[in-house]
Amino acid sequence: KVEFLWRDALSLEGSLTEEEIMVRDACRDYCQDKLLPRIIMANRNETYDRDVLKEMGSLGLLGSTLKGYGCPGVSSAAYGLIAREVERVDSAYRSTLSVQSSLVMLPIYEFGTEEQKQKYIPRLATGELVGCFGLTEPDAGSDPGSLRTTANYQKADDTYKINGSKTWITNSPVADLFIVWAKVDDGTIRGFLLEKDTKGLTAPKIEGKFSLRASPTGMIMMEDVIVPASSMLPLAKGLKGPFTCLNSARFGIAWGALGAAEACVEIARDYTLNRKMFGRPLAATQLIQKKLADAVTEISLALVSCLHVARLKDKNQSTPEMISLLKRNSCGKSLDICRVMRDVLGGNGISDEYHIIRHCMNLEAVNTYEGTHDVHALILGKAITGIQAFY
Ligand code: TGC
Ligand code: FAD
Repeated sequence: KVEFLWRDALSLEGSLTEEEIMVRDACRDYCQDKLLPRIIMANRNETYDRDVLKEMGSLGLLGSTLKGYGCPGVSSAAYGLIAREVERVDSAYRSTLSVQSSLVMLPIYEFGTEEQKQKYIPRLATGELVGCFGLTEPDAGSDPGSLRTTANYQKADDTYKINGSKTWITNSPVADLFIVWAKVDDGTIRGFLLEKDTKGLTAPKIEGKFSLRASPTGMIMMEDVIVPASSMLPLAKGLKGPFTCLNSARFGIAWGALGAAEACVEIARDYTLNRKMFGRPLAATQLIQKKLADAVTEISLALVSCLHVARLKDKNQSTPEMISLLKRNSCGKSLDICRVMRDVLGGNGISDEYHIIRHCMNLEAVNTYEGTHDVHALILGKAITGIQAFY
């Protein structure tokens, strides 16, 4: 007899391969045993633990879909499952994972020279090097095409001189390697690899951040930074370069945000089964049951959609619009679910001991970065109507 399992309401398990289940379970054990015990204090005190990236590296979680250069080459679904397990603990740790994997290792893998790949990917895979990805600028957020950072070619010594600033950059204050997107002399957007301690390069931390507190976010300031021309990623030309990386990161976020929502539902379910009001468990009331039913429905439908697109992605049959749809849906719905679950815990819901308020705060940023909820609506609106409504 087939049994209904509320934690896997649409039986995703049956559609996963043995390898995917193995990767997922190893990642879940690590996250629950090693990350969960650290997160309350890391979030409260805004501390960044460099060991987390190294631990992820030792488990093969970084750049996991890449083949070679020390990476295992797992499926897109496995990558999604990893993001889901990590974000079940905290979105900041998933940010750490997805920036390193999708926004730093992937562009080097896709657009770099063999020398760049050999030099950086293996050390990024172990977590020895921390990477960051600088696209957003103070005056270019949703519209990265208007970025102002320049990279001027200096023929005399075959170098580029880079000037400009980036903001809201995950990991920039702790990064060893910076991928910076800049306009070269003809106005084309190109990617550059900048190493920490290069003259003219600084990365101040942004203070007062009340979301993703276990992940440092900062600026990248570049004042006459001189890099050899060989620091350019030769195969990335125009916005297609950074957007290719975003497609991969957004896909991971679509899975990850659902992990955060699942954690909140699990906590709220346990809480309402144990908490008695008016002489009976809260879980015995119709309103609470409806809230849990709505949440489990949305999470289950979203997970099936993520798995479907993962399979398409591995057959090269996915499109950026599909990924926009997933990113927007997962982030918006997960944020709504976490807010409802927070309410279900009453006053305790705002205590970090119960985790949910932290997920709510995190998902505010997750719903904004990698393209805001509304920007993804506009991407879909353009695909539906054929009319772009950005400007
Ligand atoms: P548009 O004219 O539509 O396109 C310009 C060129 O780019 C190509 N393209 C894509 N290529 C691959 N994948 C995609 N998803 C692509 N989207 C566009 C397009 O084909 C075109 O190529 P070509 O050869 O014809 O020139 O571009 P637009 O300037 O009108 O931009 C529109 C818009 C709004 C879709 C885009 O700018 C956008 O997505 N904005 C959101 C910005 C964003 O997502 N920023 C993310 C920054 S990184 C980050 O947040 C990391 S957080 C990480 C963490 O901590 O986890
Ligand atoms: P804006 O573009 O100014 O948007 C403000 C509001 O206006 C939003 O609600 C938006 O939906 C709306 N809006 C914008 N355009 C339109 C329009 N045409 N029509 C209707 N509404 C519109 N970037 C990186 O490059 N690398 C990183 O590692 C990185 N990490 C981040 C980490 C955190 C914690 C955060 C918060 C951001 C990070 N970002 C990063 C930046 C992120 O991608 C941007 O914040 C995001 O793309 C939105 O840009 P913005 O903040 O400038 O908002």
